[in-house]
Amino acid sequence: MSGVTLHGFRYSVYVRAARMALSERGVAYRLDEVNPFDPDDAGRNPHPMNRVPVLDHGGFRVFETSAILTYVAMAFPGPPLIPTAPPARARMVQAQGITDAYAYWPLVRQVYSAAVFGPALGQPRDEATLARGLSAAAPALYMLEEIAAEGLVLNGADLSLADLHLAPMIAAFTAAHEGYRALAAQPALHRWWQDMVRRDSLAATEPGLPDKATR
Ligand SMILES: N[C@@H](CCC(=O)N[C@@H](CS)C(=O)NCC(=O)O)C(=O)O
Repeated sequence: MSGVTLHGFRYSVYVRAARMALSERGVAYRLDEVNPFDPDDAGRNPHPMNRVPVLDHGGFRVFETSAILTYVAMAFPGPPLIPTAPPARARMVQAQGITDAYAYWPLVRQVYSAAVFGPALGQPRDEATLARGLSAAAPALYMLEEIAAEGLVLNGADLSLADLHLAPMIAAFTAAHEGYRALAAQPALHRWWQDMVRRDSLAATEPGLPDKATR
């Protein structure tokens, strides 16, 4: 056993990114289920801002998904997940930044929540939030399309932290058919996604959907 614990909520896209990295590295870990949206869990979340994920390994604790992905890539052996050439490294970090700053909210918290996650919990589809999310998603998808088209990262061949950071958000977004249509309109990003869906680490971390009795 590797002595790795990941604290997190199974439906979190950020937790899934960390799980994908651990899966790509073949690292066994314990998932300590902490739901940041459940007030009953707040006292036991090690994250100072009550977010997830948090990773513990042999007495070292790290939070913020970019930092967790970097740590997993460097602490455990396997193919390089961090390019060394300056342009590719910069693009990887840029894509991760775009993913956090401009993609997460519209893709996940608006489109996925309004059209998929909320309805799975028995809530009506929230058409207004869905429309706002699709509109806000457009520039984020376009920025990522340019990076995928350039091909230094998000190229379907040289897996990097950018792929692991972004893939769970695209998985959530495309679970809504409106999201899938928006992705399909970006040819390079769509090609990248067709490669990503074949990865074992994506299948191994599929969280499914909650049922109405979960909450
Ligand atoms: N900057 C954080 C963001 C993590 C994050 O926002 N996680 C979401 C779950 S997907 C969360 O904990 N949300 C709780 C909340 O918004 O209160 C990271 O990179 O890990």
